[in-house]
Amino acid sequence: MRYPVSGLQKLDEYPSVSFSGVLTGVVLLLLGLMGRALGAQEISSSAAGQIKLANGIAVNYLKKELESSQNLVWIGHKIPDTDSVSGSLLAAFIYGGEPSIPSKVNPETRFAVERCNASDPKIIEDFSGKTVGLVDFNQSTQLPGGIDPDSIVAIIDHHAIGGSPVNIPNVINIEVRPWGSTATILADHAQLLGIELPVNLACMGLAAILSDTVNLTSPTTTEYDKAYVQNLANRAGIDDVNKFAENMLLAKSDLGGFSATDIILLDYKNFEFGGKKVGIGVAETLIPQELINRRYELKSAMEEIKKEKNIDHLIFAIVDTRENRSYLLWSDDQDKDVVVAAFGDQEVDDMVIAEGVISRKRQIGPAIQRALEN
Ligand SMILES: [Mn+2]
Repeated sequence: MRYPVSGLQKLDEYPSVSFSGVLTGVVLLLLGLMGRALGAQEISSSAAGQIKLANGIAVNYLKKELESSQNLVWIGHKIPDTDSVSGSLLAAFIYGGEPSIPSKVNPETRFAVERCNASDPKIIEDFSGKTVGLVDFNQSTQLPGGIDPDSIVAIIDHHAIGGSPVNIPNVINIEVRPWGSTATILADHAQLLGIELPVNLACMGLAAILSDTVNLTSPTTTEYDKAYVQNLANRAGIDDVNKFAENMLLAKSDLGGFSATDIILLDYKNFEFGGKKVGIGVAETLIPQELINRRYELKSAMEEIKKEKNIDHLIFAIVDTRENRSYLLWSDDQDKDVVVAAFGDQEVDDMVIAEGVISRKRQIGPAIQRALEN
């Protein structure tokens, strides 16, 4: 078995670390020496132990590298969400440095922080004299203002390195895995390093996985996410994971007090597709009708935001997480063309309804990217 985490035992091993014959002996010997040099755990006799050690070495290496980083801060994308906030908290705990956020947390994260008895990372806007670790993004369009790419020393993320990745002159450590959340990757790092997460951070990690994977239903969900949900819930003492997830979704759905502009920008990301600047906002909600009723107000807010941000396209998705579909909004004909090219032309009441579409990362973003690049 690869990890001492229930649910992970049956996973396939990484093909790149399955060896055979004489080569195995040589590789294992090298791994053994490296493992000792880096303080990794003693080699076990099973092949699975070697795989764990191989991964452990990569993470041990990252830890060693970051120990020498001066004034390290961890930060997520421009507009924080639960995974980027938890990511900065977990990374700072595991690797040292200060957790930070570029601006205040959203209502879902507020709920999670309170429920978990955690605290918000500090808002940092001045990065002079700091070295920076990025969590939960790699796009230059999502880089918080004031960060000099020269000062970036690591990226821990689960997004595609497409569009316009941050242009970093130095060679740095990058840990990108195609898992459901950054928190899953960091929980795994902690596990590999033998670091036990405090109860409140285990709880924040759990909240992040549940948020990013929509309680393990999003197509981005992997077996690792499922296993670490169990593992972190145990550590955090949360028995009813579904209820926790439901309460987060309810907190996220409570948008009655927000202006249309705030709603568009609450979970918003900039991209560059086919040379075009594209903004995609999403609102995951259990009560889509509330936002559908406000769609004309939302559309005129989108018109303003588009002008203000000077972007080529702006798409907003009301994501119905209960019924597993999205209602896509646009503010002008050019954007409507993009939505129709990406999702088909089944227009109803000035929206396009996309059945089975709930993930910006896996579905909405790539569909728009394809529409604009073709
Ligand atoms: Mn994420």
